Amino acid sequence: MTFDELDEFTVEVPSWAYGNSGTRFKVFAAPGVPRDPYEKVADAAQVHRHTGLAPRVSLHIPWDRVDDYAALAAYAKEQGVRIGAINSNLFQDDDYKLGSLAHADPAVRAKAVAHHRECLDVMRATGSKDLKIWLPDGTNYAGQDSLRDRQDRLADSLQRIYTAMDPDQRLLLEYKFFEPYFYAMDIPDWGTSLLHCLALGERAQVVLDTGHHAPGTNIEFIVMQLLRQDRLGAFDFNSRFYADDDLIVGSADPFQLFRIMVEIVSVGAHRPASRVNFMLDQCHNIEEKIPGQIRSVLNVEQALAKALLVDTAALSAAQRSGDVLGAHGLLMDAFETDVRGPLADRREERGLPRDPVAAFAASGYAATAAATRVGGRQAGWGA
Ligand code: LRH
Ligand code: MN
Ligand code: MN
Repeated sequence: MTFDELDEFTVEVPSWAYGNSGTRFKVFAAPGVPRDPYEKVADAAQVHRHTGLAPRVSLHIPWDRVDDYAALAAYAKEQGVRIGAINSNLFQDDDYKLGSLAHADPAVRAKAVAHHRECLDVMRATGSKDLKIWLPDGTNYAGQDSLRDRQDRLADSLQRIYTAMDPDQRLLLEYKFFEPYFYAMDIPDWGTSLLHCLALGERAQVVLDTGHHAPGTNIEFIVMQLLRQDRLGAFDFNSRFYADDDLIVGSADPFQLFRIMVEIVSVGAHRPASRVNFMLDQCHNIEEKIPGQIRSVLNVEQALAKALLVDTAALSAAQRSGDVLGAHGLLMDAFETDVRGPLADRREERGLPRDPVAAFAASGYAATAAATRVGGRQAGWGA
């Protein structure tokens, strides 16, 4: 087993994974959590240090607002990582109760567009090329607002943001089928996101957050369809049992993650040239956060490694000859192969620890953080 195809594969980690988190019932305080964006970047750098897989960290604005973004980017570089996607935030301002980019009031829409101009400036200062928008807008009751007018207002707001972008910047548009509104979300699905992206132009692409679908949705089908249109810009990887659980990717259903990676590999979209940004969007409510992130990036690598093992020539022949069980068996052969040993060997060959979780534990980083960081912050909410 050789995995040269993994050499250039990377996963982007979110700054908000390192802060305290929980549910709306309870946020648990953990020792040594970051007190500011610099400490979040330092924690994210630990994931890369021990895995060699996670050289970028996404920021969320205003959660990660600082006076000098160039200084934050320089600090990231010192730590061996760089700033990745910049996420806007339209879900924590009283003005946005009835919507932001789709609000009926032009003044509220203008405020939401201006927030994205701020995010574009953050990108210019940090060298980030991806503006990621999750639109939390929607309605709770039939008749509350015109579904159609909301789409028209949204299209206009997005156009204003797109026009403000530099030629080398991308707009990544995320969808979610429910929450925080429950009758109708304004971007509930990949189709709606794709339609807005197509209207905007080539530099607008869809973000697929694995937690944002109804149970039973065939996510790999959506991956395939977006890749066919060259509009899969990024993943927000996580795991779910019930809703938007944001648990560790590949923990609830590693087979689903494998099936997604099979679609990715089938068109070479794991290579950097495809520009699919493989990001995590997770919280670690009860487990340790940095080890949780290490485990997550390793899970993604493992799923990709298994997808690379599929005997594509044999699979294609079986598919074309109508060999149903043969084709299925070929896929399962790859999924059931244990790649942990070969991946550990590969890490060792590249000067990385065989067991990154154990290496992080042995490094003493967590104990030092716990001793020196007093008053760490909640991830996002309240930060
Ligand atoms: C919304 C979401 C979106 C946000 C993040 C914190 O559920 O997935 O990506 O930016 O959570
Ligand atoms: Mn997300
Ligand atoms: Mn989510």
